[in-house]
Amino acid sequence: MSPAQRGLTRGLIIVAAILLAALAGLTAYRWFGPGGRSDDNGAGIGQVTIGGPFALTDQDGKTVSDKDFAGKLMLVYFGYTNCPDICPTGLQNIALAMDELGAAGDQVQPIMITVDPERDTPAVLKEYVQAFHPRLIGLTGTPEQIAKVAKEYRVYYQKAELKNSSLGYAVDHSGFIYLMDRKGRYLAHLRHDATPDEIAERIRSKL
Ligand SMILES: [Cu+2]
Repeated sequence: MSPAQRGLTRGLIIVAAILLAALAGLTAYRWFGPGGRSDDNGAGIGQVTIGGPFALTDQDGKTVSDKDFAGKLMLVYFGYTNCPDICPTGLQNIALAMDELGAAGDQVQPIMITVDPERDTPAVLKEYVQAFHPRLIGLTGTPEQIAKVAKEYRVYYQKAELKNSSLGYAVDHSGFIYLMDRKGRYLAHLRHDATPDEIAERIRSKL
């Protein structure tokens, strides 16, 4: 090879390397960049709507719908009474946030919707929600009704068999706390482990 040929070969290798790097970068962006496939949550992204109408049964056996809470902010949490840790933490923090809000809390309706409708009857829910806060409402329904409202709120839940436990099964579920406006439209969401201060502050900013 002449020095000129060698130079040309080296140049081609460099160009090929740059093109490969650019292609890798583009692929990585498509997979992991904004709107990429790694983001399957959907909460708070552009056109995705969260929430919607529902008609369920409260802890007193009464049918209630989203319309009953019109004019109030709704703080919606999906969980179940046999949950070992996530739900008690989330609901406890919601209860403390409600206390922290004081009189302003009257404009907010905290709601727990069960993802275990087979075991969480109105009576079971009543005992459970009352232990957290007098204003907390517990909602249940048929498995179909629950599936519908969970889908509207983009909530994931799935029964998981428990071996060697008298409980029989647990329910894996996503644990966001949804803040909805006075017409039932999505405003914001918090993680289940958000502190009472964080929850109260977020609510205050939307009152
Ligand atoms: Cu839970």
